[in-house]
Amino acid sequence: MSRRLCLLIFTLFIINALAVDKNNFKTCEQASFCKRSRNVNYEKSPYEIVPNTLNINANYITADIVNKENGHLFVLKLEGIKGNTFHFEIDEKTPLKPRYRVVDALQKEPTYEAVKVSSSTSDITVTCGENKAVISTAPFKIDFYQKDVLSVTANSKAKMHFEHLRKKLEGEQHQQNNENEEKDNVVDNNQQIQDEPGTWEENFKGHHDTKPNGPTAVALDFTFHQSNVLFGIPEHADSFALKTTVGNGDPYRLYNLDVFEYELNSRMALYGSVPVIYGHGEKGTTGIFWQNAAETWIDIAGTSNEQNVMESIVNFVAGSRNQDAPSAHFISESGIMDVFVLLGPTPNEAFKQYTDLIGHGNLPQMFAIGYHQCRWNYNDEQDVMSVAHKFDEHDIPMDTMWLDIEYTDSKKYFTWDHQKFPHPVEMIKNLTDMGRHLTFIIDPHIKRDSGYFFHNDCTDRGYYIKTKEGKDYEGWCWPGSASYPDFFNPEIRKYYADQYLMENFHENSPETGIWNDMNEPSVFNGPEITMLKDNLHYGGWEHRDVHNLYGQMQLVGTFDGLIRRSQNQLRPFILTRAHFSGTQRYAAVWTGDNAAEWGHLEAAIPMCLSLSVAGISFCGSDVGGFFGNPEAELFSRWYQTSAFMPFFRSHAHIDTKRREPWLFPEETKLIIRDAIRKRYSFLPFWYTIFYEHERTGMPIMRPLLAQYPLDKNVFSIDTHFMLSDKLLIRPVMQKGASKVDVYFPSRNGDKQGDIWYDIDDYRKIDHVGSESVTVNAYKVPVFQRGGTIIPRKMRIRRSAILMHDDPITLVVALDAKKHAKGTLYIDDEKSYGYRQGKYLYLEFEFKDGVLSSRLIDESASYNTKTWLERVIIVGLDKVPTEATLRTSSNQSTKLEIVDASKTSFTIRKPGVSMMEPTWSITLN
Ligand code: NBV
Repeated sequence: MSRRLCLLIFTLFIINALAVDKNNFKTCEQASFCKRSRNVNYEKSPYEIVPNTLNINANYITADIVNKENGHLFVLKLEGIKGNTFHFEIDEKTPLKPRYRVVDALQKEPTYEAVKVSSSTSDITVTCGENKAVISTAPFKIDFYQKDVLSVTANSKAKMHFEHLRKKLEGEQHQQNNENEEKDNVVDNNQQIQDEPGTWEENFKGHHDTKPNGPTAVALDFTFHQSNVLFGIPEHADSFALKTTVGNGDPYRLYNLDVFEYELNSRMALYGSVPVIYGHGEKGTTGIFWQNAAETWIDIAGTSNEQNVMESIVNFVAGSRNQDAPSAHFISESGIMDVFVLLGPTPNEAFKQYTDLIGHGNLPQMFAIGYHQCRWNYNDEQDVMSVAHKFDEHDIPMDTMWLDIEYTDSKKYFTWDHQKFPHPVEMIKNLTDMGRHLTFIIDPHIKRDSGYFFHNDCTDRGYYIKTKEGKDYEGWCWPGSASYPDFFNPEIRKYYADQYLMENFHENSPETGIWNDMNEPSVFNGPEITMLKDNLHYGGWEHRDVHNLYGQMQLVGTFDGLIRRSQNQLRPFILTRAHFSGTQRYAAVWTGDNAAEWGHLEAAIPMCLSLSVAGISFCGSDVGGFFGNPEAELFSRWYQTSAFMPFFRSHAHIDTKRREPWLFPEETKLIIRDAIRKRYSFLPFWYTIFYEHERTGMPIMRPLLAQYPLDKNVFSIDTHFMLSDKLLIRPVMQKGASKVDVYFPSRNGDKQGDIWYDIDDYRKIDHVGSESVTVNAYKVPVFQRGGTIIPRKMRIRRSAILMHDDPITLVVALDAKKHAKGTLYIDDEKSYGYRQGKYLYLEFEFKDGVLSSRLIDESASYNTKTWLERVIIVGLDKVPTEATLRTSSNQSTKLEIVDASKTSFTIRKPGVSMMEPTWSITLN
């Protein structure tokens, strides 16, 4: 049998086995550290602050903590951070060797703020701005107050558990130790775990973990006193509101894993891990960022499950809540306790506090916000070009063609299969000439082939991750036998980044996008399809310590390579599957290998909402579902949903039927075309909100509670979402639906809400509550909030970049006071010029019958050809008779009013340049 066939059979075996066998992944019981920590059940926490160890500094305090059970000492450091944030760390006072501290999650050193401290024997109060942290000394816990409201407590449930590093006791020594223990009558849980199975070695499905450091877990609980719901900790294919896990199955797991055909409504780990959680209630929002890159489980208590979410909220409000405040118990396998407490108090403030720490997502190039066409695989050059041409033939916009792993020479990345792609440079140029881009895949596994330069370099220079014995680790992945570069080493990252440079990878262009897949890392023959935990990285750290960060470190290299490839000119576009806190600084994320099922379409929203509030806004799902063949209706509904999500890409498994839109019945194609064209008509709005995301760190795609924090009814809604604070989207995600219930939220918790306008016909909705909206096959229920102005472009072209100079339409949707505001951001849509002030950022306001425009950043400028083509005013009671444009040079022009209906009218062709520093249109 040929090697190729062997590999194929092996791969199919793996895929099939994984598709059906959830037992390939550990439960909490099977992960000894999770089991030990989950079972911690103290009446009273054994941890206490050691008297007289308080040390007060300008921005922080330190104090020793003792575990009364064994006398082991720890150090607590608690500091104030500007903007309603506290940070605390607990580490061993004198560990046998240093414990791992996460790198590259925080974008920069936070800005610390002065603290004031007062103390007594029972507590230490650390005040920072208007907030305070009150440390109870014995037993140890910390209450965090936002102003005077108790928001969150650490260790209120006494689940704190810190497994100090220790030497393994062998034979006689062990015996001796046990005898001493009996004599001293000391019960030391940490000594007991010397004997527990799984402590010093662990087996799972034939894989052996040697655990040379023994037990190293850290665990702590947090109670969110003012909250009804908890959300965050992506990535899970589950509802946005987290479910209670205590006494109800496994905790949520964070461990970057390649899970084939993942299940819905599941707390199993997926490709990415972002350990940030938020609690929300009418009285405020609080977040906890647990900065730890090791395998982590989170046990949730006090939230509601599935159907009874609403019921319990109602009970809570009625005062009949019979449950404790929600709590989250974080359990990590190694590292230290490293915690940021985000005190909100509003959801958007808490989200911003988090992204201010870990960085805001970068403004992408415009093409990346357009529509992406992918499949595993486009077979050859002809296939790529013919699909690109067909999009034109069918008048469907598309910005990027994608190539999956089959373009390579035998899965050796940075090479081409020249049988199928003999002229890659010309192919890329042909696409560029059409106004399009190419994005292709580069996985992290490296084929162990002595004819492959990359492998030879890595072998010669010692660049691969090592086994515990110090040999190059060999796993099995697409290329067959493969090794994995240690991206934690800066020298290796530099080498890796260099491979993207044109001088090294000639058959490329500085314009291509890059897709980093399989970077959990996926290892077909490894434990849980990933790497051995006792493998070793740069600095001597075990893979166990850094696992959830591996993919992100690859992205750091890719990003650096792409930036340098264009001499710092072009903003890199990278898509990644694995992710961690901070990934948004490098790449967009998609939700991995979903399936062509209605449930998976629905899951895309909570999955991307969870990622969004965890800082990763540039998110989307495989349109149509990766596995399986979507029926026409599901396929077009998926397009309609994804057209309103930040990352918009169709993708399919190699075994699926071809599914370019024109291969479906004509009507389906037309619906898909309509959805994509609608996306393109909103590009100026998308681009502006991506820019504002970079500027403010607030999510692009938002849960309704971000905008309506007082409306209890929205706390667990994850079928609707908002784009910025302007559009409300409630996609159709049920087969055969002719109606969908749309919930129009309340601003203050009762009947007072916003006015909404249907974006298709400007129908006005001015009530709070559910409305059953009739839908046909083309309809996506999307509503513009009264009080907002949205910029659009109505001349749809083949690709986003070809619309760069096209004129703007402003849709002015008025609130009850006949007022509205909005913004528009313009630049060259690809370079970093904007960071040197080459852009325009405009604010529009409609007030007292006058629409005016001003520059928000007066010192910035950009030479645009864009001009104002029309203004649609929605929600004015009567159509004015006159509209007069006045420019900054005081020229005035009478404008024509057309297309007047009951709710809207259009001001035709004001013609004013978007470069004009100020202008106004007065209605009479
Ligand atoms: O590279 C092949 C696929 C890719 O198409 C998909 O999007 C990734 O999530 N890849 C996973 C590897 C194997 C999938 C069964």
